[in-house]
Amino acid sequence: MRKSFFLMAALVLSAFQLINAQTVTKDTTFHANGNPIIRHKYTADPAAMVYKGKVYLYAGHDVCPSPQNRYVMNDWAVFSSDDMVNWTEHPTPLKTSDFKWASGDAWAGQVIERNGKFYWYVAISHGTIHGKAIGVAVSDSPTGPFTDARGSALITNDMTTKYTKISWDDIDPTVMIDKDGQAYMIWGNTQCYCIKLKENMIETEGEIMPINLPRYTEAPWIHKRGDWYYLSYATEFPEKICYAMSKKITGPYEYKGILNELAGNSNTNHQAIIEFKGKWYFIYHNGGMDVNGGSFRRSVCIDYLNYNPDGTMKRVQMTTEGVKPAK
Ligand code: FUB
Repeated sequence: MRKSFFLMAALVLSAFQLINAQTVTKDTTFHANGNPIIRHKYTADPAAMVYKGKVYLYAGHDVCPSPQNRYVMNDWAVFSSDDMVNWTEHPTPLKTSDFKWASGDAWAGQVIERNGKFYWYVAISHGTIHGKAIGVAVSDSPTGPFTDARGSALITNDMTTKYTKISWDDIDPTVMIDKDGQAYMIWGNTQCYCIKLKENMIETEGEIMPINLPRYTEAPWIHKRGDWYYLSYATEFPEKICYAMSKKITGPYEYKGILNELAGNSNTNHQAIIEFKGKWYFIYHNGGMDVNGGSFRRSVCIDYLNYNPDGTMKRVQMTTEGVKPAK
């Protein structure tokens, strides 16, 4: 009896691991029953974009088999929704193998639209230049497919060795086009960096500008509300999310405190912040989907984000219920 129970559990686990590792070939719809919102696969490092009345959610895909504990991430995933609760998963939009110069690791990124094209900035390991790098892929559609926009990395580790000697500091790009049309990319682990992007979005312009933030770990996300720029980021380790505010995208930023506590059962805590249909959302990951969930099998969650009258943000309340359909 005991033996057959363990055999059955092992079979169910292997079947899930097989499904989780697969690339997606057709649109599939699902309803999010609270948090985590995606339960048919492990998803991490969410980024989101609102475009023409829809939300597009981009995520990394954790496929590390249990009980191993390391990052195994070979592709990214894209989902869309009209209401933040009913979602469509679209065919796998981008894989590490789409960047011929890279050696793997589909780490965090962000998609932004400019002139009808969609640019996806991602962290990935470089094949020949030691360390992590940032690549950019492009598509005519927010759901892809995306292709390598340059055929080479936009940022490589050797460009930032004067600031930090670690080889994984060039990760987690976040991007914004400022009100004057100038695009900026902000990224980094241990040290936060900022650089201008040319109008074509696939070349940098000028020097790297370090942004100094207290207890900065990684996962910067830039967003704007009114005339405030908010730079949220993962702090310490295990990670909480905190934030700083400025009247200029390049700073200096004033630290404002913790925005989100440790996310359950995950050392990392990576956020995206968007406004959609009049409400603000905090999108993050935890390790709470099932008994195999954890720091290397993470799951995307969504909760509301609220502001104080002075523009500062209220601490996020992580819930299992998640959000209600946006109207
Ligand atoms: O998913 C791999 C890395 O873990 C991301 O790039 C970081 O932000 C952290 O979530």
